[in-house]
Amino acid sequence: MDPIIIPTQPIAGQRPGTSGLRKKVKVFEQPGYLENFVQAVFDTQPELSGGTLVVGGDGRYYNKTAIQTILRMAAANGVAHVLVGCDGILSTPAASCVIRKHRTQGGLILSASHNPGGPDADFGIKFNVGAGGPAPESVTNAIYERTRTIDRYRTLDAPDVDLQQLGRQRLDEMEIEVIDPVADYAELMETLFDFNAIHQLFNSGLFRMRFDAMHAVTGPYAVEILERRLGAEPGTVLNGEPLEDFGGGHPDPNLAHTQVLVAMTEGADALDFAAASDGDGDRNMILGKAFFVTPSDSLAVLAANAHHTPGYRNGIVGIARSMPTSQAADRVAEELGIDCYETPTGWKFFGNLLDAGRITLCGEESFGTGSDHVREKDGLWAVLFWLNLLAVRQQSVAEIVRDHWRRFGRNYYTRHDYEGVDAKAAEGLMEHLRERLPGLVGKPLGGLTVAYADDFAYQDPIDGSRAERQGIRIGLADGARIIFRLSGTGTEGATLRVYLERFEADPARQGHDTQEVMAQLISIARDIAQIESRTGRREPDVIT
Ligand code: VG1
Ligand code: CO
Repeated sequence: MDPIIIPTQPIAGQRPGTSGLRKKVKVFEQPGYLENFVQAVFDTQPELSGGTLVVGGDGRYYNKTAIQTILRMAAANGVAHVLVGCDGILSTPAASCVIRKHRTQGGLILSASHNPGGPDADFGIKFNVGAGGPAPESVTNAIYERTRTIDRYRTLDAPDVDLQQLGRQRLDEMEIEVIDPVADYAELMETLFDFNAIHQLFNSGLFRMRFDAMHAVTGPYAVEILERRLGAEPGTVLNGEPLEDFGGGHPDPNLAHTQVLVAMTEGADALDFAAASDGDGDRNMILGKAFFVTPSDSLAVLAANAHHTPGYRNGIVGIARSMPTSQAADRVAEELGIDCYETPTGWKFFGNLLDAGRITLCGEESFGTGSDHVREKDGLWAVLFWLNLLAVRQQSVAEIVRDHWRRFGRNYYTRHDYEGVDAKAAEGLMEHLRERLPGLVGKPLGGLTVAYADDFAYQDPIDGSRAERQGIRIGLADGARIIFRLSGTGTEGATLRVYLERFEADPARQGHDTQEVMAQLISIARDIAQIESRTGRREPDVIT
């Protein structure tokens, strides 16, 4: 079959953000929109021709349509072999696992992660490299530049591929293998965690948990791993069926979007443990009995306890966290005598450190935790890690975290998001802050002295590449921090994120309410950024 060459022209705005290209479904449905981006990937990644590509997504609306388009284009661009998840399903961490395990040349992941799905909601696509991680900026920049000059794409005039039938089939010269999306991933988890110990915990009669898959991609993974392999009682997985619109919900695992689950951890009949994941399965939220573990604390606790699990028994070599993530992990690294790296927001910045063997664990405050087992953050992995700790330490979630605070101190932490803000107003707010930075150092701010104030820049220690303007940081003399960033994953207006952190070494003062402890920092942040006068918002939309 001869490929057909379709003339096209550049479409503005195809620069990938924090995690791939994310737009409204309606934008993706424009003729040539998806095709231009996919062709730009093939044009800039020549190793895909004659190579193997992994394709799959989080099951949201437009997933299957996009996969059929990609398969035809892959065949027309000379890809030799494709591994595609059955029904088009692959969680983001599972895609990373498959790319690595089968030594492929990369993958295309279809997801808008925690953004809502459906015909009027969001879609996304990103390219992951052969190491399994999100393409670094050098690659995403090349793809973007190609979208600005593209004038044709290659495809085939061929019928849809049957994505429901496991096994091999051909599309013209290309071999397509429809794989079980869960198998490789579940097998990897069994090598990392003590499944016997967790099995015993579930069957002790003393432990009850629920996992909320939020009608997103982790349902089949969680049912197979938690209920089938680990023997958790049937019904442990809530909302386990992936739906194209996530049941109308917002598949973002935080306190604001998991109220039913949170309520199950409170009151007389409270669960011992609860967790949730997001649209594409890379985020995690961890709850104990009436106890919320901040993602920053979770990273620190996992790092301090990694030796309790088979996969990390020999210890960890280093930790990395995104800049806005609290410094709780730094304290653990210091005690363990290992390096701790501070990177810009977005998992792609961990890739080089993981590949070079500089770090074992990494995490972000945005409910992302992961390790060198794959090159993406991994929701269920974090849940299994916690279950392994609970089984070994025979303590509650709250006891483990409070012990941790007593030993290392507590980094009180909160993030305030102002969503759907006018984009110009948000840019203006950041610009104004940037102008004020040089004058702030040494000055008092709400009774505290500013120790440093800058716009975060990162030089990758492995390849020397630089990323600039990654968030404004104001550090206060007592170690507290206020950080401002604009989101790079939204599809409507701008989202201003304000990250606040304050350290408390005294165990007697570690049990307070976070928002109360942060009140002074919150008001400093609002004043200095002129949030209300510039955005018209008095209060944040989401507090995590
Ligand atoms: C957000 C988070 C960031 C995360 C990214 C992708 O980005 O802050 O930490 O890596 O989402 O997560 P931003 O630019 O909106 O702040 V996911 O679960 O979309 O893959
Ligand atoms: Co996600």
